[in-house]
Amino acid sequence: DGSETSDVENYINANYQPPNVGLFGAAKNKNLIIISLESTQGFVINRTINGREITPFLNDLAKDSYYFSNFYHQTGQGKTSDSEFLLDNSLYPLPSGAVFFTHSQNEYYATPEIIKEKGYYSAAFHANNKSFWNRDIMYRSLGYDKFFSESDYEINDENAYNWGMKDIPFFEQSVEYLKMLPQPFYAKFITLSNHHPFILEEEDHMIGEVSTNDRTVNRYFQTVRYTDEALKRFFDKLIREGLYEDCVFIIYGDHYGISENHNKAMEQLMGIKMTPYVSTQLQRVPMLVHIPGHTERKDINTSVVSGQIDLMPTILHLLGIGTKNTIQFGHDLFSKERENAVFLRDGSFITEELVYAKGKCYYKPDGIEIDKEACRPVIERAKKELELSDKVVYGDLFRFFVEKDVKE
Ligand code: GP9
Ligand code: MN
Repeated sequence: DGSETSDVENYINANYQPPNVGLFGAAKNKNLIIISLESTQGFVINRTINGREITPFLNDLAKDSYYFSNFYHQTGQGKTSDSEFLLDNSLYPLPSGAVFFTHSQNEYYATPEIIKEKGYYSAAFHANNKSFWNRDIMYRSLGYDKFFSESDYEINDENAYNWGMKDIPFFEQSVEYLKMLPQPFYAKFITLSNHHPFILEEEDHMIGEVSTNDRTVNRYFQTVRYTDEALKRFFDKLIREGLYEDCVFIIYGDHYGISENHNKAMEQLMGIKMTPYVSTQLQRVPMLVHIPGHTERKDINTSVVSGQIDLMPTILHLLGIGTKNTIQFGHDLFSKERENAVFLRDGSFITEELVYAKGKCYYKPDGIEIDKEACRPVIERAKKELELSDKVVYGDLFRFFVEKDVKE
């Protein structure tokens, strides 16, 4: 029934942004490796603790990548699963609850399914129980060919702690499976060690604690540092195995790690007062696209305001797959016609000039609170976009869209 879907389609078509011709297809037929970094916020990048880098590997990698410095997480109560939902569908997660649980039986047209038609094999890697966040069920709806979960790994007292398998052995063992996958593949890795309460065994401490009065905050940097090391070893191993050159990498943070309960320590650490403006800016997560052997194009604006909703169209365009007439709410990060705007799940937003959060409107360049009326048009726009996305999920509207899809 057209009337049910047309407002969504009209909105999406009116906001379509074409790919950047220079990067369209830059990853065509290459393997894609997506890495979701547990609880990793952007402020750890290029920051030092007692003179030592927190993320030495990522800092280096970022220099040889497109690093998007104003990229925000858009998750809600579904945390990691919400970020996965954003990644694979370019739809918003729900205002409450976890869409992975509540709408796992919907029809979707997710990345794994789209690229299967282009000959891609898809796999998710995560060393937790397969039913956590209902992943085993939802991954099938999203079209994943294979899910390597806890039971596929050799886990023992030596290589597990806190939430489970540690990231270093996780990546180590994963490479053995990766080598066996049909190519080209789309492989999604979800790390785990940097999860609240951020505890590590002594032998895995690679950096000292910071010294605020908040143990959680102090420990956070150590677990981030540990995951950075796991990434380094993962890349080293991919190089040794001869896989690296044929892969394109997308690495991003799933959501915040330090909640607002730790504002005091964060104020101490960053030397600034926590306002809704500052808290919102702390919702930035790392995001980079690394293409081996690629000479960076200088015409790309990597400070563009963006978010997880933009991952899918960016990935599809890199693979040389068009997104016109598909139901995706995000926009290619490389598009020359990109708007500077991102809407967070709670209706907060960030544009080039404005930040809106907790009912307050700020002028972005200096963080001064201004009259809410200045934010009004974007408040309405964000509300509309979130509502339309929710309508797709609540109404299971892909039942009607799929047959109408036009692929380039
Ligand atoms: C669990 C892991 C963490 O498998 O993804 O989930 P979170 O608590 O961050 O949503
Ligand atoms: Mn998470």
